[in-house]
Amino acid sequence: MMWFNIAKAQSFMPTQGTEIAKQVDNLYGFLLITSFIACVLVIGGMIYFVMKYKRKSDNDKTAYISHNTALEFLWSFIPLVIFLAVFAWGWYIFHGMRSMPKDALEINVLGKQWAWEVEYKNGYKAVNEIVVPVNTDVKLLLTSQDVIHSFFIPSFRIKQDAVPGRYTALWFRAEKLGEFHAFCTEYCGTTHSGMIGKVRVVTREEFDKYMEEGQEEGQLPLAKRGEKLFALKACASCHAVDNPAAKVGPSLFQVFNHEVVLADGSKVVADENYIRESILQPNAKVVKGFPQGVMPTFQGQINENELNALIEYVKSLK
Ligand SMILES: [Cu+2]
Repeated sequence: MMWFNIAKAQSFMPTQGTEIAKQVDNLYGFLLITSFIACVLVIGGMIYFVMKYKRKSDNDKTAYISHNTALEFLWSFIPLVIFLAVFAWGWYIFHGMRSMPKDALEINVLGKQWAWEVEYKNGYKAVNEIVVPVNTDVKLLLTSQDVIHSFFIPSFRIKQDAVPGRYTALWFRAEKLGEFHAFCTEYCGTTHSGMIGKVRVVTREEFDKYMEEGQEEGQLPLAKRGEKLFALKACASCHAVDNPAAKVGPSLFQVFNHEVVLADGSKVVADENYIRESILQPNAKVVKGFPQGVMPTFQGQINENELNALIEYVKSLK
């Protein structure tokens, strides 16, 4: 245990459920202790000097001192080193927090007034409860159907806004079994304070069992539902899905997470946000070589769940 791990020693912080939680607490503990030392030095020094240099008689004159180069250099340079170290340390932790691991277990989380709707790849849906296996990278794909919400798991020390019209992501690797609170930390209306969920970390076996028991009659995996919608909305009349051959519109085969070249020559990665935009605002970023203004918008015709299913289907085309 590092000397500055005051948070753990005092246990006034929530349980450390992930490696990142420990890293965050270490940095926080360091900040707390260095701030305390700086505070003692400044206030203590002030009190000491007030007493030592108190005017003792009317003739007591203050010595004339203009500056002290060595002292001024030190009180600038030492804090500079500390601040730069804190910056580098914070950047390192933040980078780890924001770099999404490959092959993580993906779960869709939809924020709405006033609950979290959770949907797994196999199509199983739950409300306000996310069940995840222990020691596994989990990626939450967040969005909102109304206003901005924010998903916060204090024990994992991670937080991410859920923004309407856009996907944001969050990842964690839970190291402890048990139940952890998940809050909405963006004021989102009347029952904002009641928007409380939980993350239940279980063993791999329990997780598989949970997924199996969650299976309902006729429940389709997300990608399968997307495939059905794809046929229903007649997307297939313009988009090929099984080979790179192009129809009226670009082929969707293996397009996910690959770079596409747009009409103006710029490039974008076809991630969840790009596919979402291409469904709702088809003319925003048209692929090079394809006509502008041909695809109709699906804005207002499909809801968030259907969008998730369609995107999942496009992801599965490989
Ligand atoms: Cu909320």
